[in-house]
Amino acid sequence: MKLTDNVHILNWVDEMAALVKPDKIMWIDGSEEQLEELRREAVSTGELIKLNEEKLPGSYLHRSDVNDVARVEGRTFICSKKQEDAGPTNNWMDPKEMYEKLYAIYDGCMKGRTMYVIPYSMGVIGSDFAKYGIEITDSIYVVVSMQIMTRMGKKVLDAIGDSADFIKGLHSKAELDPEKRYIAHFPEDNTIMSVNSGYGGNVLLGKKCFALRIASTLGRREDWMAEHMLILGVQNPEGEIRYVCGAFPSACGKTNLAMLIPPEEYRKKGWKCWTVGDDIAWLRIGPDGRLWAVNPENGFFGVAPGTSEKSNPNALAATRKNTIFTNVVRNLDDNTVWWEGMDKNPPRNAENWKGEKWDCTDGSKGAHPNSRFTAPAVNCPCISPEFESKTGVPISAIIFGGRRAKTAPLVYQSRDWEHGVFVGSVMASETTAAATGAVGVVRRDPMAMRPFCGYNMGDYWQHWLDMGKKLSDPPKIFNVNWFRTDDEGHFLWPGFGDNLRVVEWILARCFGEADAVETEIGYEPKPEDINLDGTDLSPDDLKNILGVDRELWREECKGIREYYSQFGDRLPKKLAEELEILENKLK
Ligand code: GTP
Ligand code: SPV
Ligand code: MN
Repeated sequence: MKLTDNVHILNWVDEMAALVKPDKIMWIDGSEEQLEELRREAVSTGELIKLNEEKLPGSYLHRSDVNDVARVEGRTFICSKKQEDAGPTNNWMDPKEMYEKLYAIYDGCMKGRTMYVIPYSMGVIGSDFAKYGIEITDSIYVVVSMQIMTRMGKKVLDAIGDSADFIKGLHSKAELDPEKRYIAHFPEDNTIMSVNSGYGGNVLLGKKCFALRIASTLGRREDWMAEHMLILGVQNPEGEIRYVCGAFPSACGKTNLAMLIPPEEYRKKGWKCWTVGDDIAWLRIGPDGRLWAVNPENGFFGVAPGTSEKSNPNALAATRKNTIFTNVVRNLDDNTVWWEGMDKNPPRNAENWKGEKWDCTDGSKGAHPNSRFTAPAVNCPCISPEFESKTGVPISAIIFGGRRAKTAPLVYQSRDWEHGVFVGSVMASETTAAATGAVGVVRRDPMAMRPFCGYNMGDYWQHWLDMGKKLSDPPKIFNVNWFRTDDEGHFLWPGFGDNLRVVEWILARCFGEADAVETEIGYEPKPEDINLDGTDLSPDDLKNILGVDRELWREECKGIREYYSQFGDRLPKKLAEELEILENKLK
């Protein structure tokens, strides 16, 4: 049964159906009966495994193909008409050529399968921030995951009405052939095409494909920003809640910071943290000239390994019901799940992420390093009361960060917005298992958007500079590094909940309540201005983590200069100037 009279949607769905030739078409209305029927079907085919209903009610285990466990950046394309509009950081293909290539792969790929049509919203339906999409897919895993990650169903079709303003997304698992896997974006057509993958980030098209790659191009046109950022509310003992956004690359700590639990001394004094978002922020200029943020998602697609009662109890609590786990260990004794870093008791009677009998004593990993949970936001004990807000929350600070064993200090503040844009543009971080390829290699990842910016990165930086001019009261911009190590590779900073100690200083700076010292790279806290009560760190240890090594930074400048050179005249002049200022300060 069709759920809409919208001719733009109906024509496009007809056109796609003629291409992929499914046996059946099912419109997803979002009702619990329909979803339950799909879950039952997926369990009967083995696509989902039902977990222990007492211990993990409404939850399932999903295994993706062994060669399909992470985003594939090498096969992700921005297909703008002109190559220079995709820029040097994106793979590009001419749209016509890509459509031809994809249509050949899609031709008849849903024969014998059902085609599901999912209407979904990124953002609170009906709000100024909201944008709508239709995802066509042949995967029940995608349907039930989109139900967790987005607001979806008939109500979205009602909101779209007869408008042609929606993002088109076509996904097919096809043969799961890695050689024919493409994640293609057509920003000029508001279209996304994904084929031959079944892994979350490649196929839940509302997330990185729409809410970042396509939305970043929309934001540029419409004067807003789509960013790879967490949104955190920090409530101080006076009861005032101040909000920060944080852009860290994939698997560098956004979910953890977003769900932070204050250290005990802070909790006693009345500090509390609230999660608004853990991965994506859409940012608009408010009538007050401040930057306002919403989280366009409705759930968390979080990294499982390392998530424990100790490191992130809020995330763990969020996964205790109605959750889909992907590529984790299955405990066969009680039909629950496990992953490395959950606790020190790996199950002895278990299957690893591939579904093979697993012996935890043989040294092999049970869960894939990029195994994930897909959990509803409402499950999270610290979900912000502003989560459903139509206007979002006002942002006081933007925090950039990455994994750097050396070079980047624990925290520093940019001198102003433009310097802050420079700081974001030169971010570098060690690669992680969130994308296929080598892990632990330092690469530039500007604003944590390298894999997610839908247009030329140089133009993107210019958009940041332009937005700063339009904000009468812009957030202050900071850089943090929780991952600095000593010469033996041990982390120097305890991280996790203790990161609030740094965020406290950051927020105090935003409200003129804390001092700083000026260094070559920006403002740093005086060691005594970071509260270390309850840690075993001394101000001297802090001095070490805050240190700026001029020699390393001179090297860094060389790397930045080389990195910038590939952008040619798309590099904003302001950023070239900021680099010169830094070079001069380090002389
Ligand atoms: P994506 O979902 O891929 O975007 O990742 P994310 O940025 O949300 O990262 P997440 O919070 O899931 O953390 C990824 C890994 O970093 C986990 O293994 C965490 O245990 C680890 N991590 C997070 N915060 C800290 C920290 O403050 N210190 C240290 N040492 N590790 C951390
Ligand atoms: C990331 O890699 O930044 C993620 C997971 O949040 S994915 O959805 O795969 O992109
Ligand atoms: Mn992410």
